[in-house]
Amino acid sequence: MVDNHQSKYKGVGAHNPRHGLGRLRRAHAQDATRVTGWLQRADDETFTDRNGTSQRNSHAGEHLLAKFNRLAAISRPAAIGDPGEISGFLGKDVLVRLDADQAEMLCTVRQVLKKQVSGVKNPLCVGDCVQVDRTTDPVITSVAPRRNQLARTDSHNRSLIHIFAANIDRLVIVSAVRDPELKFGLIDRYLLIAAMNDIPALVVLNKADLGDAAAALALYTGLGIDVAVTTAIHGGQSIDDLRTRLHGLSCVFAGQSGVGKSSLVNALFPRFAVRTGVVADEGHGRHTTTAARSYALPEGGRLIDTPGVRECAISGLTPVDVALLFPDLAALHHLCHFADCSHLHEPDCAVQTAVADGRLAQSRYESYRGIVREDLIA
Ligand SMILES: Nc1nc2c(ncn2[C@@H]2O[C@H](COP(=O)(O)OP(=O)(O)OP(=O)(O)O)[C@@H](O)[C@H]2O)c(=O)[nH]1
Ligand SMILES: [Mg+2]
Ligand SMILES: [Zn+2]
Repeated sequence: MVDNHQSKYKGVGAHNPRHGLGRLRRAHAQDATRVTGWLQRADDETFTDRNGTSQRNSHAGEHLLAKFNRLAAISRPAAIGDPGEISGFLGKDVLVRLDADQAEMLCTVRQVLKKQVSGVKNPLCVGDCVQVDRTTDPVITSVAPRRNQLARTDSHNRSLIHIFAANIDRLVIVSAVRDPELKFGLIDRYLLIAAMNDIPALVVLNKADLGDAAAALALYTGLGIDVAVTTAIHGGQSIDDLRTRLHGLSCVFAGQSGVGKSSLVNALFPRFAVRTGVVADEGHGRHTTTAARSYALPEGGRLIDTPGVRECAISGLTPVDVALLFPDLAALHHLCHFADCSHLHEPDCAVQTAVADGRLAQSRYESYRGIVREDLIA
């Protein structure tokens, strides 16, 4: 029997079953023929358990995206105005780029749209498709259902989710080879967020003029992840290649402060003239970009520049989910003795054995362990 008891992990179940995580959970449930403690809920949908029986997961938590989209659909019929897309925020006002002429205008938001989904810090985000009523001062009257969204736990209030972009094609995870020091843990957290939302990621190793990107390049290309090595301030072939790879896509640039996200936007499309900053002496970087901002590309895609983050907390997953979303751990997970092995302390753990004999990168295991211990069990 599949055990559908309430999870001991924070916020578990808050994911779209049609997206990456739901699919992995179902595959894992079907595959689990070994010792079984508990299995993850497969969210609010019908799925087939490992005995081939159709199961309805009735008590599963509502997925935030599904909930948002239902509310958005309800707000739609009454909507009047011109269609556009949220391109930025200025205090309480929202910047909208109108579809018709690409002109940007500052709008207020109709009250009913401000409190939509509990547990979410920001009801609207960059990339949302909206309608603007311009009969008086511009006001956003409705928001369209989202194709997808990217969210992390809010750094100020861990019970809230901060949605940092919607309707996107690529998560571009920017790191610097040096200055600030490359943080594998942050890259891996963003890769996890991309995977759980089924959004392809691209890892950019910037500031290649300051150090050697070879080790990180080998690690991530070895995992089948797209990697680009760039020097934003010099432009050249690496930037031309990146522009080609991002052609026509809606891309979010995320990463630590000072790694060169805004510099990359400028290198790719100098006409946007985004403000860039100086990295502080101690290598931490100061926040130069303070709010997400979307720039429309002539061929139809978008570059969304976001403020740097120091950390990127995860919620809504079990340790097994995390292992299944790390491709290198997922390949080992089914070899562990326990089907719900957390890979932290269990005997006969294929993951811990692989770390010990060098088949699994130490940095990847540390990222996994950090997420499970600091975010999911804390
Ligand atoms: N040496 C070198 N410096 C770079 C490169 N790319 C960016 N920089 C410098 O790094 C500093 C920070 O760049 P930004 O583009 O402002 O960094 P950011 O990631 O947008 O930072 P936040 O907006 O704070 O999140 C600036 O002084 C840039 O000139 C690079 O490829 N090589
Ligand atoms: Mg910036
Ligand atoms: Zn294990």
